[in-house]
Amino acid sequence: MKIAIMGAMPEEVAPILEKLGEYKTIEYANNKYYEATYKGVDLVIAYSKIGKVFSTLTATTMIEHFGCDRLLFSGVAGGINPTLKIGDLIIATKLSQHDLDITAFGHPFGFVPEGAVFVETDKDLISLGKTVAKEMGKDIQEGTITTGDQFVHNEERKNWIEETFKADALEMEGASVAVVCDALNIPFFILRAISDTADMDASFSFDEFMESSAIISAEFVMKMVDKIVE
Ligand code: 3QA
Repeated sequence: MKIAIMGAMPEEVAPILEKLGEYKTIEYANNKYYEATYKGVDLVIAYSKIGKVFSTLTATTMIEHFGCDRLLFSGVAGGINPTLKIGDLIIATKLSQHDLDITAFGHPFGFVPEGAVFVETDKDLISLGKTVAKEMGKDIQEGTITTGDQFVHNEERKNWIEETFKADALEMEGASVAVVCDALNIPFFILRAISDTADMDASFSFDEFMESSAIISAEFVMKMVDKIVE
C-alpha cells in the first residue's frame, strides 16, 4: 500500500509534513514530492499548485510515477450550502467542472463527449471518513463539490454554480483529481474545510481562515490514514 496525500497550496500539506517530522524530498516534473513511512505504510505527499492543470499533473505523477494506489486530497473550499460555516468539513461524494463549457453544441455544462458531468468518489473511503468523524465526535457533511479555474468571489457566479451543479462547495482542483483517479482506478477521497463563502468578501475571509481551515482538514485526513493503516 502506498498512499498519496495531496493539497494544492503549501499551507494545505504543511500540517501533514509537520506531523510526519521526517521525510525525503524528491524533485520531479517541476514540483516537490515528499516520501515518508508512517506506521509502516508508505506515503507520498505533495502540493500541486493551484488549479485543474497542476492538480492533474500531480495526481497523475503520484499514481503513475510514484506508484500510489489510493489518494487522499486535503484542503480548503468556498462554501455554497449555507449550512457550511467557516472551518466545517465536507466530504465530496461527486465532483464536476463548473467552467467546462461546450454548451454551444447542445451539451450540458461540465460535459464533454466520452466524459461525464459528475465523477463519483470511493464509497468505502467515504464510510471510513464517517466512522472517523463519529469517533472524533465531529459533525461532517457529505456533498457535491464543483471545480473550476477561478477563485469565485461574487454572489452571481456562486448562485449560477449552485443552480447549475447543485453543488455544496467549490474549489479549484477536486474534479481534475477525480478524473485522474477514476480513469486510473485509484480509490480517492476529497476533503475540504470551508475558508470562505465565495461571495464578495471571499478573498478577505480566505486570507483570514485558509490556514486554520487547512489544519482542520489535514488533521482529519491524518486520522483517516491512522484508520487505513490500523
Ligand atoms: C484559491 C485556492 C485554490 O487552490 C482553490 C484555494 C477556497 N475558496 C475558494 C473560492 N473559489 C475557488 N476556490 C476556493 N482553493 C486561492 S488563490 C489565492 C492564492 O494566494 C479552494 C478555495 N472562493 C496565494 C498568495 O498570493
